[in-house]
Amino acid sequence: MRKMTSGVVIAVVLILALVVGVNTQAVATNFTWVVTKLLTVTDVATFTSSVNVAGAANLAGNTTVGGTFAVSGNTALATGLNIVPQTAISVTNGGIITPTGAIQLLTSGGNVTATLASGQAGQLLTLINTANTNILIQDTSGQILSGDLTLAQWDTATFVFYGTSWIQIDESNN
Ligand SMILES: [Ca+2]
Repeated sequence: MRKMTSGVVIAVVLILALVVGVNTQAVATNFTWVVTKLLTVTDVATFTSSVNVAGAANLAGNTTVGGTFAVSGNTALATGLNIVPQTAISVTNGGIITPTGAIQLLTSGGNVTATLASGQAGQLLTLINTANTNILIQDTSGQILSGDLTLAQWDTATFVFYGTSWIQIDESNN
């Protein structure tokens, strides 16, 4: 009888240990600080604040960054670099173009002259006029160009921001 009771007790203990183990895997545990030499995450990792990587970051799956992705070293791309063209800004005569991305589409209701809003150091910008109109960007304060620049439909111009000016890199009459 004693042997049988011991067997039942051991079985109950094992079942409880199994249940506790399963629950431990399913419940998130909050730590203030985790220091480890190696960390492998086999499912989605979500960071709700900044991530500082001093060494290499090897990311095999997709990586989405909602804020600024700042790289102080080189950036090596094994395949293409795709930059999303930004929704066309409707440019008005005398208006200010405030780019929302590196490739900025433009449109206008007629021929217009506009200026570029100030940028950030090293910012690259390509403008593309999608409308059958002329958008004139003048060679003037804050815009150091090869000359006054008229963008007709599908014409492009590329700039880099340095100091207090957009400096023209290139243009194409398409
Ligand atoms: Ca053209």
